[in-house]
Amino acid sequence: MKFLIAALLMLFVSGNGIVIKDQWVRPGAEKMSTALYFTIENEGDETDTLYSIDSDASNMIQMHETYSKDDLMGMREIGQIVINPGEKVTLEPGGMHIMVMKLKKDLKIKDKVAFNLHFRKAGDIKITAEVKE
Ligand SMILES: [Cu+2]
Repeated sequence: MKFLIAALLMLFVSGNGIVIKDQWVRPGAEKMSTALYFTIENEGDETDTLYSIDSDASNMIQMHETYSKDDLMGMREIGQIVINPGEKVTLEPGGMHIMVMKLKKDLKIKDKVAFNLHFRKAGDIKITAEVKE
């Protein structure tokens, strides 16, 4: 049974050459923000674009990048993430991340959170991220 579930999960994370792996989300408190991270690999032969994300955990999810200017670190919204064929894009602390704002409930270590990633070509890719630090 476990193998069957693993096989089904694999189907959900791969669509049209886009593979999502190593997903995890930081803990967060209700009404506050947290961040989701993962790696996107484009194993197909067309450029694809991640343009939005939704989840039952939040109605306000944005893609962010981290920047530094005059010794100050900040983050700002990017409208989309483009992945060229053969490219791998890693979202990680201190870099790009998915900002999950106004959480509807607390996210605690080991909780599982479902997200639906919307790609222009690959369509919807559903992932489940575990809460970790
Ligand atoms: Cu952010």
